[in-house]
Amino acid sequence: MQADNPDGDSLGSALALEQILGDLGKATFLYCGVSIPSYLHYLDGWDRVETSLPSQFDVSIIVDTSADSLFEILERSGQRSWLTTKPCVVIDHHSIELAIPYATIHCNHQAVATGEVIYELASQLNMPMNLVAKQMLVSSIMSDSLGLTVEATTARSIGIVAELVGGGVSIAALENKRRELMRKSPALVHYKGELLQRVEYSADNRIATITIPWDEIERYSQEYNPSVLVLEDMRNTISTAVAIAFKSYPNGRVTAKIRANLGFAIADKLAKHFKGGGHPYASGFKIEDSRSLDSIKVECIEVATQLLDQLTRGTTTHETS
Ligand SMILES: [Mn+2]
Repeated sequence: MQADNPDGDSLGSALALEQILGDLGKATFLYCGVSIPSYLHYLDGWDRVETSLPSQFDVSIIVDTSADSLFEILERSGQRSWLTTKPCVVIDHHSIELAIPYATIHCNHQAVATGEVIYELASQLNMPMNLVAKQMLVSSIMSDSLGLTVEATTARSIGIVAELVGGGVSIAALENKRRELMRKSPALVHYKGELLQRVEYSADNRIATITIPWDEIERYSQEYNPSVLVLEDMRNTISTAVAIAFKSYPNGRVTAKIRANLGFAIADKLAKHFKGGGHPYASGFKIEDSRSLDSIKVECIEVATQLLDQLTRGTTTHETS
């Protein structure tokens, strides 16, 4: 089971477990409330992920989240209660402060990706890992660690990838497949140019923001997530510490995706201010109380500026906050 925000780690983890459990003779079923975005279609088997639960199952395994709130679609369809009556295993690498109330077991282990946790579990339990399972685990680790470059990457993360490569996985082949899929249509390349023109900078260029209205989400999301299209470029601006992409949906819903640069670990705190969550360098929140996008944006920039100021004061004058 993947939450309503699938990514390379959650999908790779689900597909690896499908192989591992399948080889153990278990009948598996893959669930994700939203359809798998096309940028993840390089992972063979993405099309086996269904958007609703089967009426009968013995146990559920949730991967890559410990936040029950991320199963909103399941809640809406009334199927979430099905999980609560059966054993539920959570395999995750996020904050252990969060917990799924109906989970039987939380395997929440500090790691760069859920794929890493699954590898450790499968190894310790002597579960078979076939080549496809190994490829999926490498994909999941490479995805969340951005190619083993994010701060949460440990020697063990690299060790696991090394063991998997030793077991026959070709990173070059996986990467080539992913890149083939990353090619964009001419229309999307032009749209990216439009978005880049609209990037706004605040607080001495330390904060870069972009706003994506519903009509653009509707037009382009199927091919590519508009925020992801420009967040990296925003983050790569000289002096920029934090990049924030706001999306506005019909019926007043606003979401924000936050990415911080190394040394500016404020993303989790900023999201928390708006009751969201995530990591110090990558987080997000959503607001559905019909507040205007403009007022949310102003408040977000204000809070981000304060957090960045606190960070600078803390490191230059050794003040205790
Ligand atoms: Mn993950």
